[in-house]
Amino acid sequence: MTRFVVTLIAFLALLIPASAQQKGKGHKFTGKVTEVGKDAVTVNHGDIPGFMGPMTMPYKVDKVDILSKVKAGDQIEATVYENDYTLYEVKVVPAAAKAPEKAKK
Ligand SMILES: [Cu+2]
Repeated sequence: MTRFVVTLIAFLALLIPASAQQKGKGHKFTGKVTEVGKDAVTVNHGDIPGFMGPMTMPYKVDKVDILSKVKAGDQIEATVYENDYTLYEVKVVPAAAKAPEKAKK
């Protein structure tokens, strides 16, 4: 029984880092689009604690069709992973929706 548990733990220890290493740790990403390219979007993003400070830089996107929906000046939300400078699940955030979010805090 103990041997089974040890084997199981060793097996899980192998599995978890393997999946985590691919994309790295995920972070919530918010920023303002400054430029939309063919396969990337340039964003003036806010601080991403533990990953990057605020800056303007280009990012690839998980689904290219979002590039036809965003435009310069849009506020967006997405998820970014440390080993992969790609924005996942990009959402345009209406500027008006920002206010109630702040009021909650
Ligand atoms: Cu950056």
